[in-house]
This record gives sequence, structure tokens and C-alpha cells, in this order.
Amino acid sequence: MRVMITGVDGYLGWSLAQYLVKRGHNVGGIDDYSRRRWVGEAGSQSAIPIEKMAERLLAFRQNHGKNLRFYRGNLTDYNFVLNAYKSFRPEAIVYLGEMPSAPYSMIDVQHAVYTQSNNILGTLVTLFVMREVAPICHLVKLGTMGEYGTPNLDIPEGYFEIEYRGRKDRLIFPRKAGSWYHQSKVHDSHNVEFACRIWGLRSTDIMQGVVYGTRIDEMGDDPCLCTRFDFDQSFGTAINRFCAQAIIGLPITPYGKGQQKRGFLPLRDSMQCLTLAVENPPEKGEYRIFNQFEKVYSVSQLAEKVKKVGGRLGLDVTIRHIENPRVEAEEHYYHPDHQHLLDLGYQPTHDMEAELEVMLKDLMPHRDQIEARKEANFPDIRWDGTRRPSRYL
Ligand code: USQ
Repeated sequence: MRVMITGVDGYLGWSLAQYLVKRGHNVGGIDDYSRRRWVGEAGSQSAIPIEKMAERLLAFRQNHGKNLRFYRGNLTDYNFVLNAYKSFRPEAIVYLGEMPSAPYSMIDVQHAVYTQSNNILGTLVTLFVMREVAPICHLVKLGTMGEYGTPNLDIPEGYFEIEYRGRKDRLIFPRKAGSWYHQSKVHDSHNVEFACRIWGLRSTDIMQGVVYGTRIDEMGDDPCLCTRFDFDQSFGTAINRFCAQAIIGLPITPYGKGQQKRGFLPLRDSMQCLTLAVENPPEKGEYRIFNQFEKVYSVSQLAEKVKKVGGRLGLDVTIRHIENPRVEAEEHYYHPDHQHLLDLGYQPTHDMEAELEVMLKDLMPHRDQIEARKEANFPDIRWDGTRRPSRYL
């Protein structure tokens, strides 16, 4: 298939391009390098050095024997996106090109407005372009498990049956997101569902959990093929941050009680699942929702795992709870369904500790790179709009 990846320079996008090309697909990509800029603005850098796009594309061709057709531009620019899709003629679009950080979106009004306009308008433009030039193309849209929040109910995969005052309907399960970023994904979901309903487009909306990991096998040993790895307070996800902390001897930082539960999955599982969605498209007009994660853990359980595996590798790892900079439930019920991808053949990586060992070993040679930006690791962006470093509890 011809698959266009928006956000191809990012953590997931660069990995997915390689995963797909190894499976025989033709891959195109769109990016304007915003992720590099945002992380720079956060005072950080990728722990694993990444090359400029020109070098990445060369290495891609040399290692995978095929070109990645790259289009540099902004996803909210209708004419640019129209021309890119006219030229590439995608059969599937994997839409990863959004600002993905909850803390970044909570900094102030400018960051909240930027996040929502970038994410929501970019998706909206793609929907219009699809209607115009690619109406049968399948949009695999990256949403987030965070759209649901943590309701005191089981979380279905998107839809649920409801009976109210004697009448029944099948509706989209209510959303209760926890940041301006997560809210942007909720708005995206509503727009995508609407476009499928009125224009007959087809889409899979992926409610993905928190991804961790440094590599997928398809990257081989060429350093030009590595994907980025962020560990700052905004762009590093919990486990990735914990591993970076373990490497340079900073205490691992569960926020508050550490009993927050989330669905987690390794990078290699994320690639497997996105590919299953691409290769098994929905019907015309269908809007379907997948909950994409391997297993639910609490933040404290993860901290303990990183400590254990780090200890095996000779690292002296400590865990220190800090004041939670976010407004979120620290103890709650969490039971989301995740059956659709298993039905399509998803084979979860069950061995988290083996994955953590790979990560820590991959990060060890880049200790200096992490050390140089360790100031950016500690959280000071607070959900009440103020900025001050969290205290140790
Ligand atoms: N957390 C800590 N300590 C840390 C970092 C995070 O306790 O040092 C906690 C957070 O308070 C939260 C949980 O770990 O309860 C997850 O935080 P995170 O930063 O790993 O993830 P989050 O902000 O939710 O966002 C990440 C991605 C986002 C994606 C989301 C999936 O950045 O793009 O949408 O994971 S999910 O969490 O399922 O909504």
C-alpha cells in the first residue's frame, strides 16, 4: 500500500516508516520539524542523537532499498497538504503529526491555543483534502487513551450501549480528558467521526496508551536510523523519563501517590498495532475506535520495574515521590477494554523487563547527552498555570 505518515520525523513516525517499508509498503512522509523545535524550547534534546532529515532519507534508502517520499510543510496549510496528497496518492494516512505533550499545552494561553489550533486544524484540513482527492483512503488517526480520562466505570472501545428514559442508543463513550492537549484529541475525534458520517470517509481512531522504548528491530545498527528519545518534563513519557533518570543517577519521580494507572505499550507493539489498522481498513463511511495498549500499570509499579532492571545492570536507582504538578486522580478505578487489535492478530510483548533492559543498554552510551539537559527533566509546569519546581514528598 501507499501509506502517508504525517509527523514522519517524530518518535513514532520515523519508526513506523521503517516498520512499514520492511513489510513491503511504499511510504511517504510529511513533517516541518516542529518536534525538534518544541523539545529545544523545553531546553532539551533527544538523548539518542538523531540526524538531519537529508541524512535520514539517505540512510533509509541505503538500508531499506526504497525511497521515503518526503514532503516538508505545515499540516494546517491546505494547499500544501492538497498538493502532497495529490502527488503521493495515499491509500492510507497515518496521522501522527500533532503536538503530543500534555505539560507543554498547560504552560499558558499561547501554548494551549497553539496546541489546539495545530492539532485540530491540521486534522480538519486533512479531512477536507481527503474529501477532495482521496475519498476512499483510510485515515488512521492517532488519538489517546487520555481522551477517556479515568471514569469510575469500565471503558469500552469507543462506543457503548445506553438506555435512558426507556430508549436505547449506541453512542460514543463520554470523554473526560486531563489537559488542553488531551482535549485537542477529543475534538479531533468528534471531527473525524463527523466527516465519516457526512462524507463517507473511513477512519480508525487509535486510543493509544503511553509508549516506551528506544528501538524496533527494523532499525538495525545504523545510527542514522535511530528514532528520537525524549526525557524532558514535557516530551518524555513516564517510562522513558524513568529510564533516563536511572542512567544519570537522578531519583525516579512518581508524581504524588504514584497510583495513577495507565495503559502502556512498547514502541514495537505500537508499530505492530498501527500496521494492523493500516492493513485491515474499515468500510466506507465507518468510524471505528481501537484502544491500543498492552497492559495497565500504576506509575509506582513502573518505577519499581526500572529500579529492578537498572539494579541488574549495575545502576544505583532510587525512587522519590514528588508533589504532583498535574491535576489528576492519584487513586482511581481503571479498566479499559482492548480486544479489537487482539482480534486482528496483535501479539503483545509481554516481557516488559526485557524491553527495559534493551532501553537502559541503548541509553548508557548517551549518558552525557542526558546529563547535559538534566535541568529540563525535573517538572515545574503546573496545571494551575504557575511555574515552580515540585517538592520532594
Ligand atoms: N508521571 C509521573 N512521573 C513522571 C512523569 C509522569 O508520575 O515523571 C505520571 C503522570 O502524572 C501521569 C502518568 O505518569 O499520571 C503518565 O504521564 P506521561 O507523561 O507518561 O503521559 P501523558 O502526559 O499522559 O502523555 C503521554 C504522551 C501523549 C499520549 C499519552 C497517552 O505524551 O502524547 O497521548 O501519553 S495516555 O497517557 O494514555 O493518555
